[in-house]
Amino acid sequence: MSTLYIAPSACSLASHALVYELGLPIQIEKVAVRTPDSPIHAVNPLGRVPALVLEDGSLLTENTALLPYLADLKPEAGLFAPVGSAERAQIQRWLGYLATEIHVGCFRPLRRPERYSDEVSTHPGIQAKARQQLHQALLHVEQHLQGKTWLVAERYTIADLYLSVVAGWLLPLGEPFTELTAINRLRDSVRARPAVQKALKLEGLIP
Ligand SMILES: N[C@@H](CCC(=O)N[C@@H](CS)C(=O)NCC(=O)O)C(=O)O
Repeated sequence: MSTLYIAPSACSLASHALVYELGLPIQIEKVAVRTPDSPIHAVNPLGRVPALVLEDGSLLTENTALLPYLADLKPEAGLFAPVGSAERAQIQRWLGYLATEIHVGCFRPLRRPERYSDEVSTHPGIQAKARQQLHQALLHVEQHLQGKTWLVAERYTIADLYLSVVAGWLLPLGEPFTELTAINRLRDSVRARPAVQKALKLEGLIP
């Protein structure tokens, strides 16, 4: 059986919930990150989640690879789209945007300024700029969602699931992020889904 390594409230929540959405026979292993003695270091040399160890022992990482891979195991669920379709490319477009422009581009400097400068006095400046850029990057998503319920093709896909996880990190940030009403609405409707509730519970994020 394959094993998916996750950490509570990390981006791995998207793959974790997807396993339940699709009813896949994948074992879930909860680990700590940013902890030197965490078992994740023996699994993924980068020490990051999500990390999927396949039955043959090979390792698959990166949200942009994992979410499509898992969704393709059950195409009939309709959470992704057929190979060669424009819909598939649009879903991949949003996965890429969320992973690069928003997650690593903005949340990483916001939460880990020490990775950008050893000089502690520069950290508040790095974080303030990252917060500003995060808002700018999310406005692009917010504008795209005007008049729409979902990111692509008016149906729930892995792009929405990933956006809901990233949007979950906005909750403690307050203004002006609370004004991103389309993103916040999408997050809440995805989080209400039974599969996502199950993942949130297992990660200890809801009672
Ligand atoms: N590019 C990776 C980023 C994964 C990532 O940064 N995961 C975070 C949790 S959200 C993590 O494991 N951080 C621990 C660390 O960087 O040491 C992906 O998209 O999967």
